[in-house]
Amino acid sequence: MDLDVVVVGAGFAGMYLLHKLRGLGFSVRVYETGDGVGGTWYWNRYPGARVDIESQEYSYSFSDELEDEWQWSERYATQPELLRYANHVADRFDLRRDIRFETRVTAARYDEAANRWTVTTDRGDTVSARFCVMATGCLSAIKEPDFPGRESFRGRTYQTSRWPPGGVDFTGLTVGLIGTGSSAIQSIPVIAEQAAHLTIFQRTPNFSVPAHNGPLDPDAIAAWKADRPEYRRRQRASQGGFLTSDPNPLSALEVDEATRRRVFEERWARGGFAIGGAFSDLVTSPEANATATAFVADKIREIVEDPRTADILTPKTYPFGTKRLCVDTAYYATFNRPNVTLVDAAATPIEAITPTGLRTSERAFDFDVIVYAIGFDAMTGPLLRIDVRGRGGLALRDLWAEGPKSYLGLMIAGFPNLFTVTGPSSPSVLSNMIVSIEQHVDWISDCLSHMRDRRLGVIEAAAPAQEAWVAHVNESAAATLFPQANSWYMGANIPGKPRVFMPYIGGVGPYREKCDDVAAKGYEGFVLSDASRQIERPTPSQ
Ligand code: FAD
Ligand code: N01
Repeated sequence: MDLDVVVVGAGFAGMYLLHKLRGLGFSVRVYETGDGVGGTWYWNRYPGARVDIESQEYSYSFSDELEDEWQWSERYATQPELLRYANHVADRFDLRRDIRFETRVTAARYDEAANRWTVTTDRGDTVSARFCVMATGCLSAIKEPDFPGRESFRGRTYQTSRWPPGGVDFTGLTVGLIGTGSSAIQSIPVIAEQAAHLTIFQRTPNFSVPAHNGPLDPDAIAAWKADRPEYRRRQRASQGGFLTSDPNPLSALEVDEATRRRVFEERWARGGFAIGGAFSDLVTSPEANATATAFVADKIREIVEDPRTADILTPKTYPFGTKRLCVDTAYYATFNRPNVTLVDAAATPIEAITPTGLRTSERAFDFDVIVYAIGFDAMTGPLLRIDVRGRGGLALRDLWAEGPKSYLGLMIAGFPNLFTVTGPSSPSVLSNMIVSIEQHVDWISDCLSHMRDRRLGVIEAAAPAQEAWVAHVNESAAATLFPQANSWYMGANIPGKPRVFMPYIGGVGPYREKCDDVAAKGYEGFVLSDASRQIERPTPSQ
């Protein structure tokens, strides 16, 4: 079968791509490993899973009708509500007929002579398309537990990122949970309420701030409805693609201690990422950053009754905000429960999983259940798990052996007609992802229409433009404190992964301007060519 576009992934990116490209008259097919739409919200069904960007902001903006008819119920939507939203979108825009579910793409190869991509799946089918768009997500390749003895455990094992659809009842069970990233921080308070005992193994403490979740305030709903286009415009022009961070232009160092404290307190009371915008230099100045670190440390000491537990929970080895800030509901308070124990897995590392539980360097633990909340091979993982080959059989895995290189996070030199949505070198995971997804999908769709209108068949990132962009991405990161943390942004959570800060920190607004400018200048930095290999005028799909 010959298509205009093959899309890999049916999360929010793949779903919008399908709707948009089909509407423009391109023939499109989507492949998806899961048996339903929703991506992140299909897979991550662990207890307590929810967004940490406010629901009204974390939603599609491309359709006024969709916005008018959908109403979120909570300030931060739960995973079930987000999955219902994804299914509603799929139904409303009749997406499923062009999605092949339960089908994983294993390889994508560019055929230079034909100027087409050949995509192969684990079902053995092969499809040919002029363009291939990787909508594979940034947090969809799970990190597999590799603890020695893992297979020997006789109890039940769960991983947050592959949670069973029916849920898990922890009542009366003794549970061990490994990890203290966002997934763990959301699930720990809920599991603790059910389990007989919950033991948490923390290697590195995270900074977490309260969500102050609750039913969506009617005033917030009314304000959003009354002024939605303006809210959406401001999102797109902002640093992070969302408005709740509400950036304060002042330095943390130009105000006195009492004022600083008042600002942090007020933002802590607002909840969520508001604290990230408390001062302009929190992620650029070590001294400013130290004030935020000290504030959160005080909060942990205030909430957690046992001083030793509070001390273990306090981050000390990296600056505030340089690992993804977590947003929680009663996380720190959960450590005051009599049925919860924290183990410092940096001081006493996990040595092995045993038939009855696990063993640290200090002692053995017995569990009915082990929960792995150990994260993802982020950003590059989903792309490199596919055997992607460009010109001359060039393997993406080889090209990116030292870290990802991409022009604008949209295309890769040597890989014509292959696009990535929210790829490395774009704001991506540093932003409200739906805003970044929509921007990329719109840009890619405009680009394909531009090519069709001009009877162009090939687009490819030019190597010098890519080099210059990658240098800019690296310089931007180097001007911040982010590279100091062993974060998944840096690839540091995966043994052997190159240590490179992968997303672009320049901000959603400025980045959008750059992409728009590139397009306005006839796709500056890209090479477009070859009328003889033009895109055929498609017949609009019904
Ligand atoms: P995904 O949702 O990851 O979808 C990609 C899809 O591609 C998946 O369904 C996957 O199965 C499929 N796929 C991958 N490889 C293949 C293949 N080879 N063949 C076939 N199919 C494939 N972002 C925010 O902005 N705010 C939040 O609050 C937020 N919360 C999050 C909470 C969790 C638990 C996680 C894990 C992420 C969160 N994110 C959040 C990031 C989230 O991933 C994005 O917001 C968004 O959902 C990404 O959509 P996507 O379509 O790009 O990718
Ligand atoms: O994964 P993580 P996550 N031994 O990588 C530990 C988004 N998200 O799934 O820090 C012992 O953050 C690891 O320890 P360390 C969000 O972008 C959003 O929780 O490497 N421990 C860490 O504590 C987020 O950032 C939400 O020392 C091991 C944990 O496991 C991203 O997804 C909710 C270990 C992994 O934390 C990933 O979050 C959920 C080992 N061998 C996710 N290996 C929202 O709130 C790993 N760990 C919206």
